[in-house]
Amino acid sequence: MSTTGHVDTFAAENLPDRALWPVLELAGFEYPERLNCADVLLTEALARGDADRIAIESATERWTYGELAERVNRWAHVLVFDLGLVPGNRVLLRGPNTPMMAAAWLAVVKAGGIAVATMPLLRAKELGEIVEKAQVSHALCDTRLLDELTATQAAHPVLRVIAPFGDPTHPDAVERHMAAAPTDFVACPTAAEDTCLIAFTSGTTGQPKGTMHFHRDVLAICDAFPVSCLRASRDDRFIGSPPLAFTFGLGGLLLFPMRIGATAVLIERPAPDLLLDAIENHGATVCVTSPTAYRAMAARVSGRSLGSLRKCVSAGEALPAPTRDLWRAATGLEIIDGIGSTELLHIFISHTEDTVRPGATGRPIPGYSACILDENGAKLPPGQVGRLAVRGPTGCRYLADERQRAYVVDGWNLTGDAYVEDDDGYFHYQARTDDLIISAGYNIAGPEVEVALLTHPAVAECGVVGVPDEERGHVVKAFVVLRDGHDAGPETATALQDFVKGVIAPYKYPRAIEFVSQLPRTETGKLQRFRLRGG
Ligand code: 3UK
Repeated sequence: MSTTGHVDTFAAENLPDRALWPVLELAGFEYPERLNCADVLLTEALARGDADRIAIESATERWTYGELAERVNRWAHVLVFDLGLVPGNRVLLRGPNTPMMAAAWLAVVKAGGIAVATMPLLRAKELGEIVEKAQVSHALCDTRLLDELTATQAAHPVLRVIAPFGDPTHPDAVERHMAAAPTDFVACPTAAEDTCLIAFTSGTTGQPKGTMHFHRDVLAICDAFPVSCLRASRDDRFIGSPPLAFTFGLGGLLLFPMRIGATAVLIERPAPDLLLDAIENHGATVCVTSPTAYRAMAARVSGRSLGSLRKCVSAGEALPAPTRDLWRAATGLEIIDGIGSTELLHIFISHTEDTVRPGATGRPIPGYSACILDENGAKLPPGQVGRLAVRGPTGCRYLADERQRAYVVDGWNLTGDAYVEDDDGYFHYQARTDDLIISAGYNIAGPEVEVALLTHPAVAECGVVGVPDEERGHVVKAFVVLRDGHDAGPETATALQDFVKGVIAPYKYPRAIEFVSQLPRTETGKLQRFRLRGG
């Protein structure tokens, strides 16, 4: 292993034991031993002659690659010389998706810091858990979100420095220091295997888990899914909803466009109507969002001109085939579905528009392998439901966490998903392994019942879980959001139940139906099933 560029060795000391790492398949993903991924992304853009091309734009900003590089350098300078950042320090980032937030991420990494980006909705208590776990010394925070972070600092003095950005009129704004800083900055000579980011999982229960990723991992995800499945070009304009703190958003909305000299369009509030407005206003060509957002947007496209759009990526949750159909009917576009995870950093099973198989997530993307394991870790043949196991150029390394032993078994990453492989090597999502419903001895996957319900014209959204039942152990219960104009009464419930019995095996039909006005979701767009179960 090459010598580290870190002075603060916290990350190296808190990596899991090498024996507990997943097997890494690095063929085709070889990088120099000394590597600073932020520097590579910026320097290569300038070397390609992209200095005058637009790197990032928002409702109010428009930065070329040349301007972005300058701002990152100024910011890195402030971090090191004004704020005392030492290579290897953990730096918390907090803010909505803005050009300054993106520049902050790049500056931290270029200066050899470790970026710990956090979801904008987190409160002081949750931020405190992250600050303690990652021993965060510095935070860069959008001025609009300062309050919760200041409260965190009061309880966690390990967080020494909070630097506000976004509003240059704020007396302590980073922008004021940046104005006086030089426009060049020599990147910290980090090693390919130095940690450059710690991403906390969007897990809904239990202590948050920090996943550690190296400089090389960042380039590996840029050279995997975008090359084999997305196949975007330098003239593309990427837009979407996931926060940059969610690695789905970090890759899809910042790293992937930068790797090819394309444009990242960042929007702060990603509600479906606003995302549609922004696609029109910015002439976006690549959209990155969740299945629910595609479903909500499909109902609102009429009268709009979305002609610029040419590629659509969905991840975070399974894409129900009826949602794929609605979006195709509304826009003519075939969604590219992909499963990724915070542990593996980005997407590892997916497909192109030409190799789509509705109902399947796709096949392992080049560089990754996947298989289905039974309870004892033995490989299952096609057609049998089991636990998804994956390996490739990236993989799970939890920060000081015993749960490493549960996610990585025999070198495979176990994502916690139940999948089945078909005879052509396509992987079909069933459910999260702990979400499979066992009712009167039958194994029922909630998402399959959801797909059936979603084909009914009255259903806008739905979530299906098992609820305890004396007689059957559990029964299937559906929470349904109706489309406007449908009556939330017993007649509609019976109609939906009969409908499901006609679409899938009758024993899977929801014995209970509850109409709700919205479903509980995480900031990453995932349905919170534990809340539907009453947890
Ligand atoms: C589920 C999917 C079916 C699945 C993520 C793309 O979602 C991401 O990371 P998380 O750590 O969650 C991982 C879990 O989410 N999932 C994600 N995508 C799909 N299930 N089909 C899909 N297409 O349970 C997985 O184990 O929040 C997604 C890129 C980066 C990411 N971090």
